[in-house]
Amino acid sequence: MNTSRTAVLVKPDGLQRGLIGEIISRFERKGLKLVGLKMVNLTDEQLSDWYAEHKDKSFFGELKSFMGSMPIVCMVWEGIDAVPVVRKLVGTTLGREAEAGSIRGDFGMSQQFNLIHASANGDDAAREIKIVFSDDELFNYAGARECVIYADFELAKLKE
Ligand code: 3AN
Repeated sequence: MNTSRTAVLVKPDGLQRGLIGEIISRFERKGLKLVGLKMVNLTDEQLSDWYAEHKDKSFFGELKSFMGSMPIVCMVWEGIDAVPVVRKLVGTTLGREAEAGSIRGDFGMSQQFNLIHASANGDDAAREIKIVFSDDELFNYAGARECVIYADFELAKLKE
């Protein structure tokens, strides 16, 4: 399972709170590479696909209507083990309990208004990226900082 690319959504509350720059900056400073970025209104169909695992939950309708109420900022970040690395930077679901230092831990108090979504595993990442991005909206480019972020043996792993 390839976990080198992961999908991130900044939710309506993150947009309204003015946290787009802060969130992008945290991922950049960590050493992750931005390979896709767009602002969209997600359709009901896209949200049903995105949250398919929650379709039987009581909050499914409310979650979709919240996520569809405003534009969402969608990103794809790349790096070794990007999926678990980004999950750790995002923090656990409930903002009140999320670890200090994580995005939700530093900025959130809520379960639903938890600012950001990050793919849970490699399969979800592949599925979620496809819901929002076409192949020509994702970029392969040499990162100028990679030689100081990774050792040579790690760079080889990234290119596998
Ligand atoms: P995470 O985003 O941390 O992977 P999930 O997959 O358990 O969390 O939940 C997906 C989204 O559903 C959450 N980000 C949150 O916005 C919403 N959610 C989860 N649990 C609840 C709940 N009990 N009530 C309302 N919304 C919820």
